Amino acid sequence: MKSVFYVEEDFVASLLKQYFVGSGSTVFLRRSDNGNIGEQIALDSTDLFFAQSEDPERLSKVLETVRQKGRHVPTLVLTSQPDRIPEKYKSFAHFVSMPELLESNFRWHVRLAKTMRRVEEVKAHFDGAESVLILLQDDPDPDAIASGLALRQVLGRNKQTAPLGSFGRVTRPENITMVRLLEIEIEKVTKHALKNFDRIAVVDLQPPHMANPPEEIDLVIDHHPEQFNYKSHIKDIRPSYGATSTVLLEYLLCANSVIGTRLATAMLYGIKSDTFALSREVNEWDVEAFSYLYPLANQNLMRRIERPELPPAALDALSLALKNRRVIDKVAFIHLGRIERDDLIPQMADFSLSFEGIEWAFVSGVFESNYIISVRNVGYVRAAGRVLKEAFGEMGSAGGHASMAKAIIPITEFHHRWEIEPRNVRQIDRKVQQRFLKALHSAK
Ligand SMILES: [Mn+2]
Repeated sequence: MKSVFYVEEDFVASLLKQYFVGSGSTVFLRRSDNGNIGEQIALDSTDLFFAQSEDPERLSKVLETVRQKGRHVPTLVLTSQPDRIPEKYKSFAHFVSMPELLESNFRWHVRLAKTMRRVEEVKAHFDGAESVLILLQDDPDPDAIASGLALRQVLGRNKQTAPLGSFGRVTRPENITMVRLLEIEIEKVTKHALKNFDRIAVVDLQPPHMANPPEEIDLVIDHHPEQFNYKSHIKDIRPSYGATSTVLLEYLLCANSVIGTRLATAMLYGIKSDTFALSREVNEWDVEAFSYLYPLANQNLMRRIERPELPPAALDALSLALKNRRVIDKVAFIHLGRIERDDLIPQMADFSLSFEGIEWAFVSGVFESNYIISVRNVGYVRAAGRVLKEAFGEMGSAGGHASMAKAIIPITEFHHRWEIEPRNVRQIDRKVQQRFLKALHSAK
């Protein structure tokens, strides 16, 4: 890492010298040698150029040199006079004042200076395009949806000139609620329709993970491990990030974009759901983004997205299922029948574990073409994942942790194996329950 500093004040210079000790090579330039700036930053290996001055004219001259000689060099400017600097320099350099710098994390501003250059490149590439497609996964998730909204705003577009699109549709209940409450439209696109767009951006995934990737792609922003077997005009792949929304928050700040409640709520939910509320695979920027967005988001909406309301029909089905529960050997068996939302099954399993004298909760239901089982236990018994795998591993996917596990069995399996018709649910239930009990007691 090479950093070049143009610093006019001794105090700032000595602070920076102490701060940057041990982080690669540093070159400090004084006012007297500002002629060398071009030479120093023209090298590709410059990772950061830092300029400090209270003189707008001298600072503008320095920035003009950067504009000409250091095309991709991230540039951080410390000054209290940003208003007196021409706008053209603000499209690539990140400005910060002394109070802002002291109050915040210096590394965050260096981070933003780096992202600034990406944003400059992205904006230039998308400028002048009539229509832009922002492509999400085949089953868009909250992080992708929020990132798409944010990118649209970074590009200064609306839903007519930059629609969000997917080859599939949103299917998870919380995600459907998010899209409905935040009034977000996602167009279903076909491969054929791609030619109607001048530019295509892909967010929160990389093209090899799509069933039908477009041939020409202009931009990919993602946080999954980098794939190399595809082409895109611009790539911004950051595998150390917990969410793509975090990357897009940097973009928004660099674009000087106002973040409204709706966007903040979507992005906060995107980060929350991708990182399990910051509990796994996050870096310091996810935490920074989370705390930045938190006060801007609508917490009421957030709660309604996270805990979708149950429609009356679901309540009736739940109460009937509870009434028909069976308890055998400290296992509570509950069958929910055919359901519209697969999240009811794990929720019911959590709830059933609180019944008196129960050590295991076994909740099943039919969702689309699968028979789904969710199991919980009190923790000091056999591992739930292992028992489910033993019982149903060969019929579908089954597994999980010590105290919670899940199995998904295609309904057609019951006919293949046991010759039970899919509509004969009662018979299926009995057989499934027996099989579970057998596996539970087999290796005690
Ligand atoms: Mn994501």
